[in-house]
Amino acid sequence: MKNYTRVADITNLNELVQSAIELKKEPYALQALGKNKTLVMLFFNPSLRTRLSTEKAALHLGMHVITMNISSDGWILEFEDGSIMENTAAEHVKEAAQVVSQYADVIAVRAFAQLKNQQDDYEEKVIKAFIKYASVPILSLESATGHPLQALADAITIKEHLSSPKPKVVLTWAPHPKALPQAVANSFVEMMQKMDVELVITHPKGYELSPDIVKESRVEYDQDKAFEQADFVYAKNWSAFESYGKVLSVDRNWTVTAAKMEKTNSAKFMHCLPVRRNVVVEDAVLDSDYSVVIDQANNRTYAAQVVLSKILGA
Ligand code: AN0
Ligand code: CP
Repeated sequence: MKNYTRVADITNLNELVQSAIELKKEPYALQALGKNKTLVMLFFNPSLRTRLSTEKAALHLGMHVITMNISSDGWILEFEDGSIMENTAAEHVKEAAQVVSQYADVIAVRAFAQLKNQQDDYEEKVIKAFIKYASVPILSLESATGHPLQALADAITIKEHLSSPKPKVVLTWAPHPKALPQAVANSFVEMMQKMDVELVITHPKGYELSPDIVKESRVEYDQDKAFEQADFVYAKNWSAFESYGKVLSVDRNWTVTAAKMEKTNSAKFMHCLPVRRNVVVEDAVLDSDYSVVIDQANNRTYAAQVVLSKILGA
């Protein structure tokens, strides 16, 4: 594996998930693989899980890790080609990516969507610039339009909690006071399309994800109907794609409640975290036995570890 910046970079998902489950049993099995190799992680945005789980994954593989909050501690970067840099940006990504490559064997980047201009975000300028100008592999820690490590952790979690050969997996939009990216939802949809599941996406009208992501997947505007017989319910807020970056609704009728979960086939509840309690999902659901959100967070380590191991040539 050269880079891992999109779900589409996975060639054999079953094998990858199986290897992650093996690594979970024996986390130090590939300890020699990363000896004398350095992972540099650059964060343009906050993180709890991604930062700690990816560092832990690298340590399991024997790597060194250098982490930088680049937006607060680094020079402001320019991404436009040919720009006259007389404003705030002090350094171009052309130099920055090449420079970081001198210190790193793998560069991991977190750069969220700006949510101002659909085309700018969906062109993936930041992650693509790192791929273009760095001389080492690039790992996405959530880019403008995708969160592929989260989606891989979600695939591992679903595999571990499978109760039927072809489960019904529901991705439900849920309310949130702030405009959030579509990245987690996009990568989850792409991941489910690679798996043997019955995927149903449910959201209020106006929250349609990109047609390039949804493709032939079923969209059901009635959340109650979507939940019927579900084996997994994955909640996530995202801002509108069409009216780009807008919060069109904060309708609490879409909050995931214990009463709604009763309509399912004893579904497991999933969320990538961080989650706003009693806005996205009720306490009663998050605190229940059927919530697997902590398993998902734990699996972030093994998702990152299996991907790093493939990048290192395992
Ligand atoms: C981010 C998002 O929705 O993309 C990160 C999720 C992993 N969430 C928030 O900013 C709350
Ligand atoms: N799920 C996830 O990516 O969490 P963080 O934003 O805390 O890294």
